[in-house]
Amino acid sequence: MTSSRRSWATAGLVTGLAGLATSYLTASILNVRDAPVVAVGELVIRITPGNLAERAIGLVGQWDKPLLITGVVLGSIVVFVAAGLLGRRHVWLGTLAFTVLGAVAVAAVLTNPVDTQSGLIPVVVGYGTWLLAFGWLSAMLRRPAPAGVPSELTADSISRRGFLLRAGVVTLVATGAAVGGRVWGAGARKVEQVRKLIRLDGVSMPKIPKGAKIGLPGVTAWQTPDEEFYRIDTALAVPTIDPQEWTLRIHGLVEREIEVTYQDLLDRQKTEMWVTINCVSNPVGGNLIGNAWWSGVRVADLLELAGPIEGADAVLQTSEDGWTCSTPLAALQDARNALLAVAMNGAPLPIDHGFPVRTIVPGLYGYVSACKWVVDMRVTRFDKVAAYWTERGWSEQGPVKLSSRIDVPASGDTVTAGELRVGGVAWAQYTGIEGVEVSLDGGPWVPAEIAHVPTNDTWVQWAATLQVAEGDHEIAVRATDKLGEVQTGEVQDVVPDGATGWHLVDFTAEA
Ligand SMILES: Nc1nc2c(c(=O)[nH]1)N[C@H]1C(S)=C(S)[C@@H](COP(=O)(O)O)O[C@H]1N2
Ligand SMILES: [Mo]
Repeated sequence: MTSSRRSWATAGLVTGLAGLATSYLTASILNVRDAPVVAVGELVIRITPGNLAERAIGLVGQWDKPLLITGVVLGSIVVFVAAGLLGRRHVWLGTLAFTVLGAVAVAAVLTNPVDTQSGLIPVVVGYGTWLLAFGWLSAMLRRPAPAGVPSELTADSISRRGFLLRAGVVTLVATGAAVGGRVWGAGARKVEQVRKLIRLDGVSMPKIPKGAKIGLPGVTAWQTPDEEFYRIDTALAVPTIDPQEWTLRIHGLVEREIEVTYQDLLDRQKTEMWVTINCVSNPVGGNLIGNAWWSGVRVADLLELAGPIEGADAVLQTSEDGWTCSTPLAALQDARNALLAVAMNGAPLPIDHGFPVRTIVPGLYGYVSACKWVVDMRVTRFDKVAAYWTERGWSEQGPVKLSSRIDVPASGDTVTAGELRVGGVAWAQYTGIEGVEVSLDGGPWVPAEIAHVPTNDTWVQWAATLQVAEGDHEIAVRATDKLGEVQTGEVQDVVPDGATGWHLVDFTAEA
């Protein structure tokens, strides 16, 4: 026997909403930037032709996002009902519909330039919920008529009662999950509210320095917008810290232990600068690198208050969530102006990037220096401590390596034969980039033009013009720093202290 269309539609709908609810709860707990629904909405934006999207946004103004989310939810509801009705034909058809929807969500998360992979966890939880709930509900709808009950009507009413009971249970669990998600997210929302209201004196947002842009389309933006800034941390649930409650303790091998409050930092003179930071696990050609305008208080000034004593050579930094890194004391005291940053790109640090306070040290990889949500600095000696990544086989010292990347063309591109503009970025923070060279098909190195940057602490955009004949080609790039070192072509993996080798890009030139 088969139950009514309405029951199957209900099964699909209840199942679908339950999965949305549990994925939302998971996203709240993990503080994933956005629940899967938002990721799918952003996928819709990405695959909508640019001018169409712009016109649509122009039409609805600031309501674009809420409307989009509503649209995705309504669209999903249609699919949920359809999945239920398909399930009436064959249960596997309904399951397939949920699987397709799950695959869309996975694609949305994976193709989102700013989502990290932890964004997949809510999708998996939601999909698991769909399978469980749909299996459980459909089992009741497909029950054969109980033996000895002659009338089909009676059989139907018995299974309908069981079905309604199960549908009620699933609805209840889903409601609980949705409410739980709201409650769990409240803490983060509160800190986000506080963050938005903070006024930072002495924090500015200058224009991009004159000459820093090479002007070649396709080369990565010189200033990285917050939303596109790579994010690396071990925190599944990002610390949400009320700045009123934040303190930094500086202790260990010092003359006097000190404690600094957020207000202390706000009251102090700000130092502001462009700094490019990058991750030691950035492979050659990778994009775990970003450039921002950072504002904060010099770590050196605070260390001076505490007074490090003879023999100290390291500072063990600890974050609110217990992550640690050991930083050379000298790099926190010298002229590079290591910062306790309170602002990124002219606004209080985004929560994901360390709100309320993080460390920024020009010239060192993030894993040995850029402690987000920093709460403790212990002045110590390298031979006395180990930190999170150094315990796991990464090198104790982590100066950034001279490196360069090709942004245009991209690997696999097809270009027009003849004159070809190529370009990208190069970096050697705290040392500075002197020049960049490119080589076509293993030929001689030819100098590229480089843009002008105001300090040595940022990446530098470069571009060059090549003559390319029809056919397949490969280009390579290498940089030279201001100490005269030429970027090595020797290939080394990211472990233990950063990748080396030249970035190579293959492309095809057509008439
Ligand atoms: N608290 C904390 N700070 C951290 C990390 C971390 O896991 N936890 N990762 C570090 C690493 S490896 C890098 S590369 C940078 C990345 O900073 P971002 O996420 O703001 O780009 O943060 C550093 N600071
Ligand atoms: Mo990193």
